[in-house]
Amino acid sequence: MTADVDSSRETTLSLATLDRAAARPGVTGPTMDPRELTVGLVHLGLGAFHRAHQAVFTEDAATATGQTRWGILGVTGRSAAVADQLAPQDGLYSVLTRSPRQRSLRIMGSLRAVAFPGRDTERVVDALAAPGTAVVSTTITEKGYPRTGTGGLDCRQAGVGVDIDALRQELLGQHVEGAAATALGLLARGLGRRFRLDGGPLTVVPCDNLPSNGRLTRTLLTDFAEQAGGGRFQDWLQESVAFAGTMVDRIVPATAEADRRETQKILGMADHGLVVAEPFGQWVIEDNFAGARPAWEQAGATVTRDVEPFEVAKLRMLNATHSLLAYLGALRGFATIAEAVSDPALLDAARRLQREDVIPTLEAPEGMDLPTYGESILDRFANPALGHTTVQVAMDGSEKLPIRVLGTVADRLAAGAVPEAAALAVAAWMVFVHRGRDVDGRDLALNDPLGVTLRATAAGPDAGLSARMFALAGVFPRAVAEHDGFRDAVGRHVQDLLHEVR
Ligand code: CS2
Repeated sequence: MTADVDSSRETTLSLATLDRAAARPGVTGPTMDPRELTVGLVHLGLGAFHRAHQAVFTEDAATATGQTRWGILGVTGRSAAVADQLAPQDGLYSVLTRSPRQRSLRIMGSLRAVAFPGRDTERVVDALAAPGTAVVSTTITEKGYPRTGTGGLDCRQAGVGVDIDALRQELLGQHVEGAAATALGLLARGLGRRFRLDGGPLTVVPCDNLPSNGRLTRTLLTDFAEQAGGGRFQDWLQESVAFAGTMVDRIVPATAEADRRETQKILGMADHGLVVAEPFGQWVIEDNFAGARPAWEQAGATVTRDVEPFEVAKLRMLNATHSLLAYLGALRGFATIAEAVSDPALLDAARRLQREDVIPTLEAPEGMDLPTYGESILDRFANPALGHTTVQVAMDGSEKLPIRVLGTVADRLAAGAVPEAAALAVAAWMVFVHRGRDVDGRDLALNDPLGVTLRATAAGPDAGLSARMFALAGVFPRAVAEHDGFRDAVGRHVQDLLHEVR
């Protein structure tokens, strides 16, 4: 891509070029005129996943009802990159949906404004407090919820103390200097201002792969309020802010340069905010709202009283299998999940994890046949058009494994069974951390908030690797780490894998 392509408004997607892009063959959307939308939803965590998932459901819901009040203000995380890509495009971007049988490109109009907290904290806090904002959703990843082992706010985590102080000042009506340090701290500050300025009821909709994400987020914000000496603010939080837990599902790989080039040909111009996704998309939302919300059920979402069975089934069936394939696949030199799942031995391990270990721990959500669900997940993983990389899914393993795999392990051990395929998943993670390279000697990046500790713990002789890793108290609950049968199973798999990737 040349510099003049980058800099020219004429050759990049934006409101000024939208009509031309939308008229191209093979391009659909936006389904509503973006100029008519006002912001009613603030989203924290403007990554690819939000743009390919909640933003699509929200635009579809608004289109189905003709409501214009559900434009989105998207707030980035620590990096300004996405805001810098999307602001010059007036928030417009496209979703490239891919499978072997299908390729489609849809321009999205629901994202009406973007902000980077590093420079726009005040603007975001104002939007969180504005009466027109009725919903705040989040995709801030597992590590964005600073929680202790028992699920309360972890005040020792970086930035939490600073954000509690900022909330205290906000509640006193004092000017707060500087950006919020954490995403939930930013939300807490916004809620503080909303309380002070009487902005009205609000619903928080967490969209991360965490069990009971609604309840967890409510606990963390209540703890924020209590630590800041909340008083009446705490009462208001109880009465006026609702938390709707959700299960979210759509495979959204990182956008590759080749995707951007392909899209440029279709659009006839560049789209620096492009996201790529599979055709499948699912959203199950707890019916617990304090005020207005988009009619997401008219866009194919399920709004239900009991979201938990869906969340647990998805985490244990899909995400656990994903992680298993990511670590085993990466070690064997497979760049993508699709390559990994087409290896017969890995496919077999994934099936065993689902059928032998996970399904016995689950209560099937209404209308779901678990073995069929499992197979449909493996079919989706096999989509070769996505290019979803094993190292992308492998990141943040110390956060993901406890949520995806260790709950299954604990339940099976409590039932008197040793879950062998789950032990293999844990072993593959340990060897992935220890080896740091695949069978062909290529480096495997370790991207994990505990990365330094993990590498230091894993370092040393092959013998004893699993014992050293089991001592990581922040990762392994005691009931799991101290179970002899499970330790033996993991130890055996670790030795086999070390031998395989030698
Ligand atoms: C994946 C998920 O990166 C990962 O860890 O397991 O992002 C997965 O693709 C989504 O949860 C699918 O809904």
